[in-house]
Amino acid sequence: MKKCKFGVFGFPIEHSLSPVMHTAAFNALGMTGCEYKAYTVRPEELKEEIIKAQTEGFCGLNLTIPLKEKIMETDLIEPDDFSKKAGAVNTLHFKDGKIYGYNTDGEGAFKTLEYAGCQTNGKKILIIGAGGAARSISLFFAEQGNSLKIINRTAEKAQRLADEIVEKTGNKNVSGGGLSGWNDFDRADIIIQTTALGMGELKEVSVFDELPATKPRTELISECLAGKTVFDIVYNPEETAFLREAREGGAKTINGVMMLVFQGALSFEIWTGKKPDVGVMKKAVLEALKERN
Ligand code: SKM
Repeated sequence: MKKCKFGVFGFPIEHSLSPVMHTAAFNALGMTGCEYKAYTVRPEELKEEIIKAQTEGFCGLNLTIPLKEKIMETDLIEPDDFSKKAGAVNTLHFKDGKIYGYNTDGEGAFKTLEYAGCQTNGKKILIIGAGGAARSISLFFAEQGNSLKIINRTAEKAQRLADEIVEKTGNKNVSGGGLSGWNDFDRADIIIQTTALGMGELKEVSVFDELPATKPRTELISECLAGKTVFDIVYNPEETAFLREAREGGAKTINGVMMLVFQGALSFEIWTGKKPDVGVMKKAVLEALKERN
């Protein structure tokens, strides 16, 4: 693969760090003829833009919000089993006149925990949120046999997602509910925050704001979370209000930087058959974050 085009489609897309991250990975492997750029693509333009990319000889694309689910409405791609079950694709591979679809978000979350030294085997996982990211992550861990509780402000949405995951994986230890109390945090070994809380206008908002305060919040946090792993998939800011409180309460915290890196590294491997240097990718993301903030 001497020269090839790659990119990420999304709407909006300006915030994406995938271009700097993948460019660094290509350069480190001496694949300087490969380019990776961000493209603004509205949902209604997705089909024609993918056909255009295929015609222009693209090798691979990432899809981000809100296109991962949108692509499933088209007949353009052949999704693998996991992305079909997830109902979302974040990686397209153009090969032999076909377009294959994959979803690397769930495995990206798994690898992030593994990288941080957190063993997930047999652990009880609490997932906060019931949107697209929660769907891929829950599906991945349900398939690994983990026991999961999915909680969301709208309890019915979490319940629906949990029911769907039970049906698709046969793992009956998956349940859903509202953000109703501290027990869910107390019972879990690992907590994964998958919503946009803590980002942009929601910068100061923490999941803990939604829970009943029966005594000082700092006490509740350390009682329920000390020594546990708390992972927030948000990477900008590098520490959300939720993650800060969890860290101050004695939890081991992980932000979303490595999640971006690992989902991207998995895409990279699908496209090129080569393992990129995740250290190089991480460095590129951290430098870009510093520049932007
Ligand atoms: O799933 C990933 C996607 O592959 C790339 C991305 C980005 O560039 O911000 C974010 C996630 O949706």
